[in-house]
Amino acid sequence: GLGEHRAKAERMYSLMDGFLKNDPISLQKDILHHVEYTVARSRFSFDDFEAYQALAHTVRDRLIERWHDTHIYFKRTKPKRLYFLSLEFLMGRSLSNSVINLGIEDQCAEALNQLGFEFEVVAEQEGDAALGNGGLARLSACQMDSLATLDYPAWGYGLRYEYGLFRQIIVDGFQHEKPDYWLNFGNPWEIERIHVTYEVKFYGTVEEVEMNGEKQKVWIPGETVEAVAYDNPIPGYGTRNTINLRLWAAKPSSKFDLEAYNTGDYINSVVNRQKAETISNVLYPDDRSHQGKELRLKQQYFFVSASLQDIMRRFKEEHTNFDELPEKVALHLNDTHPSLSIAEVMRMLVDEEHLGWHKAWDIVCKIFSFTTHTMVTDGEKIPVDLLESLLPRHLEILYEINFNFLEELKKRIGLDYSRLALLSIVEEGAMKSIRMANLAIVCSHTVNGVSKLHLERLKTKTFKDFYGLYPEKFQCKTNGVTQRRWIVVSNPGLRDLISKWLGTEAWIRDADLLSGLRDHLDNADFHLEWKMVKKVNKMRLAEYIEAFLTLSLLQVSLDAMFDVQVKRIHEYKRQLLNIFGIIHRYNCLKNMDKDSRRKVVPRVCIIGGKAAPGYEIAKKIIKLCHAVAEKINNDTDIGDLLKVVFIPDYNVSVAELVIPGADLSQHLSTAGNEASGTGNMKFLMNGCLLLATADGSTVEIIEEIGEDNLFLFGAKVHEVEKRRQKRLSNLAPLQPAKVPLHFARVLRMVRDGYFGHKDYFKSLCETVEFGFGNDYYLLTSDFGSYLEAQAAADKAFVNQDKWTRMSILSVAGSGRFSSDRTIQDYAESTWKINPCRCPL
Ligand code: NBY
Repeated sequence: GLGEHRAKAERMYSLMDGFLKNDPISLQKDILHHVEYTVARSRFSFDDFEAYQALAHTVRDRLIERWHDTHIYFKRTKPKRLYFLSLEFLMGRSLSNSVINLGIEDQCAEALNQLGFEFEVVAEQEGDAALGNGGLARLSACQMDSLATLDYPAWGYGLRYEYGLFRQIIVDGFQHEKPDYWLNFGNPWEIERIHVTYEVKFYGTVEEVEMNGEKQKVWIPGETVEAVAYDNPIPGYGTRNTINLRLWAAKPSSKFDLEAYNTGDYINSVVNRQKAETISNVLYPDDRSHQGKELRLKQQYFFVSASLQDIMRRFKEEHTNFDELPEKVALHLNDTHPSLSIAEVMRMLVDEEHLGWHKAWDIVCKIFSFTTHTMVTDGEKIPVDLLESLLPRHLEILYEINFNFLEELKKRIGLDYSRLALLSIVEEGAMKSIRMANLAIVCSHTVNGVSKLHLERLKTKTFKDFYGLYPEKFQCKTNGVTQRRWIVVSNPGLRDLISKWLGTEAWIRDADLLSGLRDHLDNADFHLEWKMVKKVNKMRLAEYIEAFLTLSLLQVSLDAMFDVQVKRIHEYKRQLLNIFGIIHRYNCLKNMDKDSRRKVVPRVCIIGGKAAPGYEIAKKIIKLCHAVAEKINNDTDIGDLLKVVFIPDYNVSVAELVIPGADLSQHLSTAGNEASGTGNMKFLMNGCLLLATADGSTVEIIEEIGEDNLFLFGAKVHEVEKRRQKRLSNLAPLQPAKVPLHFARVLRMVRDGYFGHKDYFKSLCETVEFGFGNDYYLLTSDFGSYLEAQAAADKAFVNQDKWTRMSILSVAGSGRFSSDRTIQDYAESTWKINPCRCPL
């Protein structure tokens, strides 16, 4: 009975001496325990890395306690749960984030200190978990942090890639890719669940059978792979709640492949079994070359099938009737990548649970929501012939979904075949395929854009016809980032300063409180401390640049403006505009007399980011950056006035170092191309001024801080459209005379080999040279305005009082860009879930 259960629990509790304790002495004991028994090093001699491992396990133990309590509490209260389905999560490091969210940072630092170690040094030992590409994947990570902090009963689901995003190394200025075998040194943050496994099936045939007098389709699969769960606890800040990110790894099915063994080909059958593991082996870099690849499709279905079996099992443990599914389960599609889920839920409900099609469909339409992260129209497509062989039953289901959808549609819009063809989930033509975005829109109750501008674009262009059909589905959920990682973890100096002047740490859970900094806008002491924090962060960054980056002993001046552009390399993000601007600045410096030079604001231009391995133009941009750096940095005539630095292997932990140390950051996408952008928000929170186009979420940043507090430039969205149209309707190439002189000169220098590698840069130059159809991203026409914005930034930097005010106002206006705000909005208006706070 209950009494017996309680007595047992109490005995256990006293045996274990209660919960783990967080005072420095207890922490030291636990660290030494893990040094000796987990890491298996002598407690009398261990190094920084071993100290990291032992501390990580010490923290992990505490996470597990909270994780258990949270899940027991969820099980007991049976709230509606959110399942966040994403093929990518960029978690970065976990140690600092965990100790901060657990509220044991000081105790851990002291414990380490008394053992003769330094927390910062130990934390640096950790490698990044880089299971994603860029903004989309980091957004998922920020949102998990907010879900935990706001006590939402949520689970994240993803894949445990053995190779994360490739490492970028630079050889002679060229990008090379190295595999990121991040599990090599062990991963203390995950818990392997050897008993949480599911079979995932592929291939085979569909047959029709009689069951209880009714015809039923059954899928007879041809291959089985096993999915094993790895759980990653995600602690909330200021709460006991610790939620789960469950990542799946593939392993060979434990079912014996009898036939293969019996035919006597033992070795080959083992080798074949082993192939199963390749499914979750490697993250695909975002370069579109994977579209239509079988392994990618296998990955997606592997993920979808394992996650949904897990979700359905949990639902069935707590509920008996599938009518309750929409009240108890919200499934969120992070972009189209997991949208096979829709067909899978239909298959489970119809084929396995024997619900009628229409009933199942009714349920499915109430549980899915969808967020898209792109501006471009030509989304993800899966070739029908691939599906036919890999997932034959799913293809049938997709056809049936589409048939019903088109029938409905005909009733609404008539036999307008061109419109029907546009809206159809199935694309006919040379390569018949499934349009994943159309599928996701039709089946989801909400379709979310990631900024106001993005949503507007979805409504009027990308999904115009769908918007006409379902206007109520389309919603804006402007992205946000977590201030826990992007201020508290990465900028401790600023954290202390903010807390001191606000008189509270409450802003760590409520970023709107940051607006209170405006009260001290003109306080001289505040200014002084503010500038000091930035200076210390610049020193950290300068040390990093000097220590790791250049063989040529590059020294950067702390008085210089640190000007940063870090993000994935893409033509639309226009790193090329930045480099052209740098070349122009160099030209100006060269032409200046001594007197004018004395008035120049020195600059350190920092660029970082990875190019997808198959993206040639992006790779050339990286090389150009290095070629320009080499020329300028070695020009003794220029000295400290201009330095160019490329930071290799940009990732989450590098971002944590770079962003706090930046004075100015650049966000240069041609208006209408960046769905949101989240880097801008991270810089904003760190008091770095933005130099940006009116694109994505920057438009909303302007609403918060005003146009005066950043450096805005370039064509607005409507102007971009006009210019592009003009460019395309103009049969003759743009008149050379119309190309701004400065732009033409810079381009000519690159084209004529001023930075070497003339042939190599030819095709890069051609992307922006005057000529029919070229310069799609309008570098030519934005260049003048870009230089003006740069000049304005220089001018503002000279007046440090003014600059500091702008910097303070940036942080004060960043509250709206906390992912807490985004998540609360999703929870209330899309997922309809309530906080479920685990008692202490
Ligand atoms: O998502 C980014 C957007 O470009 C950015 O504007 C936005 O702020 C951010 C968060 O909403 N998109 C993005 O990062 N996309 C990818 O990384 C990605 C990954 C995989 C694939 C496509 C895009 N894929 O096709 O597999």
